[in-house]
Amino acid sequence: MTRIPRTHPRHASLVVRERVVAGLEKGLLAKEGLLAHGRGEAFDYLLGERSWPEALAAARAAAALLLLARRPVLSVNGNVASLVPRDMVRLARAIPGSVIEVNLFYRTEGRARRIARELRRAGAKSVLGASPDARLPGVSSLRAACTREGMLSADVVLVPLEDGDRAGALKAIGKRVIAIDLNPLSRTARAADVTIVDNVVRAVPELLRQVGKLRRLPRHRLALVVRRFDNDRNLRRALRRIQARLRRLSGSSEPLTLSQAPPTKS
Ligand code: PTJ
Repeated sequence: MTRIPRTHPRHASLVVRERVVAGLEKGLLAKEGLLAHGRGEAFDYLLGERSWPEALAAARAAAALLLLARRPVLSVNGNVASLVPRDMVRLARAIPGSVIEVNLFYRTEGRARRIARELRRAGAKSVLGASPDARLPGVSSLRAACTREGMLSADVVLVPLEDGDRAGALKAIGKRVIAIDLNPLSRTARAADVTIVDNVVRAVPELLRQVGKLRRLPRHRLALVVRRFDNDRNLRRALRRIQARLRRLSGSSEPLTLSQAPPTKS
């Protein structure tokens, strides 16, 4: 792993990138996961690399939905296992009745087993998905491989950063879907009931915080939090956030170019 100097102006982003690379080296990440991460970085850049109120509102609604669920399933892929394995395990512990299931688009049995092992090392008591015994109807990719006890029995499924073939299929068989996706225009973001437009490295810890805050609320209050949330409106807000940032940056009287240190005399 490359050591990133603390003084580097892009330190935080480069450290996250190193975690993705480490995931590849450990055999957790698909090679394509590097490309997916790059697309996410680009959207994060446009969003100013921070969690805006829209993301926090979505995290609150997602926490309420997970706490109301009878059988919540937290889906984990290679990128999630590389970036936030411990936080996913903490989240599973904080949500009563929840289970973690490995679900992969570029599925290989070896990678599914390694991801399950990584999550157990991070403290998960049980991880489903390494030995699938069912297929998700309506999904033609390898991602259809799932478990009866987990994904098929779920009423609410958390799908952090993935391609768009599954969220719609889950909804078609009556599941509620929570997505975490930096691209507010992705198919997953648009198909989900609740979409957190934020980086998974910020969104999962925020989700944990919200679960901690809401866990003692009575069910009718949790249901109200969910009812009041409108995903379409929230996605439009995220898009307007990008638009406003770009408008501000492109129209500002401040110079866009970075000031340069004067050349040193030799
Ligand atoms: O491990 P596997 O085999 O299941 O494969 C996982 C990936 C992510 C490679 C696979 O699902 C895939 O190809 O996904 P896509 O189509 O590249 O979509 C990934 C989405 O996640 C894109 O909309 C990205 O903008 C978004 N994204 C990438 N990195 C992050 C992210 N969203 C939140 N946080 C990130 N760090």
